[in-house]
Amino acid sequence: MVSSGTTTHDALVVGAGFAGLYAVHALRNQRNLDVVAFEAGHGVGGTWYWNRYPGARVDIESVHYSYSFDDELQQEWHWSERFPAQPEILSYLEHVADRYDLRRSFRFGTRIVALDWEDAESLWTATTDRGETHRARWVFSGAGTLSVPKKPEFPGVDEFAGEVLLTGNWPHEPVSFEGKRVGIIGVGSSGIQAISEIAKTAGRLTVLQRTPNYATPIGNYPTDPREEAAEKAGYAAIRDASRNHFLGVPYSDVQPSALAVSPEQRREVFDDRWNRGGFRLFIDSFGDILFDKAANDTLAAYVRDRIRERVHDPATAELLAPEGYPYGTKRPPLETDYYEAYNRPNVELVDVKANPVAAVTETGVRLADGTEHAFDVLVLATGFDACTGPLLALNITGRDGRRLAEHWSDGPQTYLGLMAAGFPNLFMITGPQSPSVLYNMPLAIEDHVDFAAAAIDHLRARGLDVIEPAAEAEREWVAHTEELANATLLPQSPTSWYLGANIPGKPRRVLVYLGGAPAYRAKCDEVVAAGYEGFTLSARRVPAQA
Ligand code: NA7
Repeated sequence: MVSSGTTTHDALVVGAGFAGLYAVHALRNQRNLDVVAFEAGHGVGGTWYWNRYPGARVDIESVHYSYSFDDELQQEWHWSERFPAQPEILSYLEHVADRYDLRRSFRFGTRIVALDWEDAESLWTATTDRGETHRARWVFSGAGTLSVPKKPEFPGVDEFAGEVLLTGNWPHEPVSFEGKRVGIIGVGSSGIQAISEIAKTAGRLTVLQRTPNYATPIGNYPTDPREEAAEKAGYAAIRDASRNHFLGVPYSDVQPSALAVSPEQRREVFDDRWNRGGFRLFIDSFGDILFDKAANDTLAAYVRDRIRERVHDPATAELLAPEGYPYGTKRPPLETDYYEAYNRPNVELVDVKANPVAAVTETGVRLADGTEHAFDVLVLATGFDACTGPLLALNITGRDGRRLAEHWSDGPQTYLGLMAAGFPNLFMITGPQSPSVLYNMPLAIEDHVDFAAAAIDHLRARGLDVIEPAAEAEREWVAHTEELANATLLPQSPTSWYLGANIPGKPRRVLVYLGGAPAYRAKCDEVVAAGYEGFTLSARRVPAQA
């Protein structure tokens, strides 16, 4: 039911992170479309708006993790560090919002609570949590991939007398840990970054670890002016190389196989990538690390040895050394002095695998065996309902009243990770089964927005209004993404969010395309060259004359 106050726009954009900002630029500034955009937060930034926990930092070099669409922007912007911290990335996105005058299209502090397709007029109606409705021909979801924090699954969280803080929804006012007893649950990328910082000031920091992680050094350093000048001089080539790299970061020293070299040569390669930092061990050491268990074992053993070298107490080192699942099948965290935090007298590690967290109590946490840990602050770094969670939270109903939640009840079904059959004109920027979280996110976003915006140009040039994947194309894409994932070691991870395995009850399906960014882009180009193969393009229904 459309209320009388409903306004109709060409396009509606969800989110003011990297994706939503670029979508508004591409649609409004570059195409002169009438665009309305919504953001639940009170400012731009998306991930970098919400994740303000101490230590929050990007783990891809910002020369790569930044927009490429405007050469003047990338020439003028200066990053102070190789891997900048959250406040600097937020400043960058605020600068982008101002530079391209994007804020005026956004309603901030406004969440979309429902999106309904109206077949009669081929329009989407969005309902906001303020009770407003807006209609639009096109919807671009920039709702993100890691933006819906996993719900705390511990009974008693509400009874805790101290403060509960979520890394993914961190308070805006400064938090002091000085002299406090702090407990933290979770040792993924967020937990590892937060632990390294909180350990410096907390009176006592207790880390409740379930699955140890293969964290390796990020290798951060202040920007070197000569390196920066050289990169800016060759930026076009860098971007080109990124877009032609499997994971969208132009590292180029990968060797064919960890098993084809001697142990000494292997160690040399691992040492070099370890010392240079970034995701080099993951994607630029040996090409078979993610595909061959024996090759993977060599790197897993190497990382365990390095952890043991850094942690003084042997029992703590053993607890921190991951066993039982291959390296890289959970996204490897990057760190600075993370393992050294455990050498501080104020930091203790508690194994909650064998003895899980049973409940949060008024004073802290109780474990299954009855042990109590008392805290003033409890930090939950327990992850996200990745990839599908943000889209399902929009409460989407497509053609014939079919709900997206129903369509995806057995896991996501998309074509190209961008659209779903029965949900016309809805572009899911970095959606499930696209390279998204295994590509360099700003480039993944630009590629998706550009593809979608060009599809709109194509339709408009032909007097058409509706684009939708064919069910058969969707089925084939889902099967293809599964096949690619099964050729890797990824399905061997017990709890990875790549598979939805971190959320109890979530269908266990690969949420990401594993064929690499170049193969994905080649497929998208083929689809376009063949006249949007796999999609149905049509005109909107013409309402009957009264
Ligand atoms: P992650 O990587 O999903 O990590 C979540 C952590 O929380 C992980 O160590 C989990 O252990 C732990 N966790 C979750 N639930 C529990 C319970 N019930 N008990 C104990 N421990 C628990 O999330 P992050 O926010 O760190 O990182 C997400 C992505 O953001 C990251 O990969 C980057 O792309 C940026 P588990 O492994 O499930 O045993």
